[in-house]
Amino acid sequence: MSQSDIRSVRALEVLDSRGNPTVRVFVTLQDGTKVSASVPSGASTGEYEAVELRDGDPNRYGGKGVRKACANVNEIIAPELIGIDATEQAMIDRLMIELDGTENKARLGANAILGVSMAVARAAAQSHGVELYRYLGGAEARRLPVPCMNILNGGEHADNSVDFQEFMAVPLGAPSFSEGLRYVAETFHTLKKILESKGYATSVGDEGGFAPNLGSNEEAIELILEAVEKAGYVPGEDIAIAIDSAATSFSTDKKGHYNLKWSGGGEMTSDDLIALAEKWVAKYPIVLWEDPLAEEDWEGFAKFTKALGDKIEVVGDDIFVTNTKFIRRGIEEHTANASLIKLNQIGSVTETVDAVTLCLEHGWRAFLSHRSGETADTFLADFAVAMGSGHLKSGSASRSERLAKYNRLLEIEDDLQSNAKYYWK
Ligand code: 2PG
Ligand code: MG
Repeated sequence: MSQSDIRSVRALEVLDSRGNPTVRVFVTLQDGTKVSASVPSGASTGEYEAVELRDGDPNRYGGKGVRKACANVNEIIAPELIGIDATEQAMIDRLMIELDGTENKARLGANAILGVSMAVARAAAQSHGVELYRYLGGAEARRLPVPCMNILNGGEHADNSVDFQEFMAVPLGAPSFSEGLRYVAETFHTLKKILESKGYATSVGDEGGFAPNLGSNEEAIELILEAVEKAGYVPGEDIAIAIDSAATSFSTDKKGHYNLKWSGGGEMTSDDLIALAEKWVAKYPIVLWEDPLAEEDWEGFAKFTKALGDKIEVVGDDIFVTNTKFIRRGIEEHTANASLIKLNQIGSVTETVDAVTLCLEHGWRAFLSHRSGETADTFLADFAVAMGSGHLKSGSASRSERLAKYNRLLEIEDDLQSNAKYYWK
C-alpha cells in the first residue's frame, strides 16, 4: 500500500456561477490528503461535446440537477478506484472511460468523470508536496499564459445587441503575466468609464465583461481600442484584440448561412463573414479569431484559414470540442491553426493533455479556456502553465469565479519568481 492510494471518492451537487447545479468531487488518500474539484459548464456548447449528464427532473432546478452524475461517482466509479495510487492518472482516466463504455461519456456523464479526474490529479500533487502545475507539467513548466480578457460580451452570454460572443483584450506586449493582467484590468476599468460617458449600460454578462446594446458589432472593437489608448497603452503593441464569434450560435441552416440576428445585421454566408474578417483584420490589431464560422462549416473554416491563417491565430472551438479525432481531421484539412481546449468538452485530464499535445506537435497553438458557467475551482490555471501553451481565457476582471484563475496564476508566477516566462509567441 502506498501513501497516495485512494481511500475515498465522493461527489456532491453544488451550484455554479449561473446558479445551475454542477458536480464537486472529493478525493481522500491514505495519507489523509483531502481535496476537491468542481466541474464547469458551457452555454454555447458544441454538438459533439462529451455529455454533461443532467437529471431531467423538472421538479428540481428545471431539470438541470446532477444527482445522477453524483450517484454515478459514488456508486459506480468510487468502488473501482479505492486502493489505486492517485498518481496513476492515465490508468484511472482509462478505467473510467471503460466503465462508461460509450463514445461520448453518455452513461456516467463527462461531469462525473472529469470531476474525479481533476480531483485525483490534485490529490496526487498535494500528497507529494508538489504544486499542481508542476505535478502535471514537470520541472520545465515555467511559461505563464497571456490572459486574453473577455471585456465585452455578446452572443449567448448576454442579452444585448452584439452577435459575436467575446471581445478580448490580449496583453501580448507586457513583460510578465502580472503586468499583462494589470494592463487588461486597467483597460476593463477604463472601458467602463467610456461606456458610462456614452450612456451605455455597464452591467456584465456571464463571463464578467460588459454587455451594452451597441449600434454594431464593430463598435465593440472601436470601444475597446479607445479604452486601450485611454488606459495608456498602445493598441497592437501592448494590447491586441481577440474575438470569439461563437458562430454556431447564429448559424441558420448548417450549410454556411448565418444571421446576425441580435444586432439586426441580417443574413450572411461564410464568404461574407470571411470578407468581413479580412476587412477587420486589415483595419484593427486582431491577433486571434475563434469560431469565426459554425461547427458544421468545415469548408468555410478552411477558407477562412486560407485567407487569414498566416496573419492571425484561427481557433476552432465547437468544431473540434477538444477531441483528438476532430483536431486530427482539422490538421489534415488545414481547417484552422489552433484549437480551443476545454477540459469538460472531452471529460478527462488525460484526454485533454492528449488534445494539447496533438496541437503542439503539429505546430498548432492550444488556447486554454474556462466555461461560461464556472466555479471558484482554479484547476485551469495550473493546467495552462503545465501545458505551457502560452495563452488562456478566463473571462473578465469581474466575477470571482473568473478572477480565481487569474489570481492563481499570480500565485504561480510568484512561486516561479524569475524562472517564470511570459511571451505571446
Ligand atoms: C466559448 C466558451 C467560453 P461556453 O465559447 O469559448 O468562453 O463559452 O462555455 O458557453 O461554451
Ligand atoms: Mg468559443
